[in-house]
Amino acid sequence: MTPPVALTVAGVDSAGGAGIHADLRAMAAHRVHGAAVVAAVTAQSTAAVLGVHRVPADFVALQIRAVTEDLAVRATKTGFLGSAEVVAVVADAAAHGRLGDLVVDPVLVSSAGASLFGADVTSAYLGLIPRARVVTPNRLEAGLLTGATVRTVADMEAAAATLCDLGAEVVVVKGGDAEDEGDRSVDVVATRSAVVRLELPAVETPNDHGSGCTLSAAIAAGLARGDPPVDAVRAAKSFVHRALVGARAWRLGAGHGPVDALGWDAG
Ligand code: PXL
Repeated sequence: MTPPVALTVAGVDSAGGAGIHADLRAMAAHRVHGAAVVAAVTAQSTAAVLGVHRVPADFVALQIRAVTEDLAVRATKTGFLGSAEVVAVVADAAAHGRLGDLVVDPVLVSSAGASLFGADVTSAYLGLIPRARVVTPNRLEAGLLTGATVRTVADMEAAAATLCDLGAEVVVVKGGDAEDEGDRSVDVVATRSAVVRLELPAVETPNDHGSGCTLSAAIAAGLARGDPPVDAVRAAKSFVHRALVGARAWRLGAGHGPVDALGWDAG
């Protein structure tokens, strides 16, 4: 049987943990063919980012054209886009109906919590979010996009509802480090009709690099297979949990290793 196609528009992590490598593993695990448009190349180890080389926006547009004129792209996820111009290129392709169901992972802060871009990129994302079926900011990105301080799970709920009002169908604010999560990993999922908490036990592990990429790629894979968005989100959270557990004892590099998206060591 011909597999469904999903597309990732994201960055390359040279160490293979996050970005496009993580996305393609998550899509493959869902039996979805992954196409990949490269928006940036990073020189990166498991411990540090040494440099970022951005792909010019018109070449990102050319890659999107090449893929979408040929393959039946059912869903697309965006990751590290790198500039306001590239965010606008993706919004234009979405507006022309070329990307299928869109999942926007608005990569705006580094894992250390630092802002990666200026305000122009944040405001460009506000133009992309209304095109998305699912948006997956982490706690700090939700704060940047809404202009609010997001520290607690209740703050996450308020930010998720605000982002829904901006036009996204489903908003997932990823927790993991909110003040009051305790030993749980709490994600907040907002639709226009409800805001719910998805809770699983937190996984103690150094190997969590690319877990956010894996989540949004798994959601896109679910959408490509025809799952309703909230079902795709719930399944993706469990998928990431299993991938975190599977890689707990891995020792890949001196820093944060990848998750076990292919289920090599998941029980
Ligand atoms: O997890 C965010 C992210 C996305 N894309 C690329 C990355 C990272 C984090 O390191 O390297 C390419």
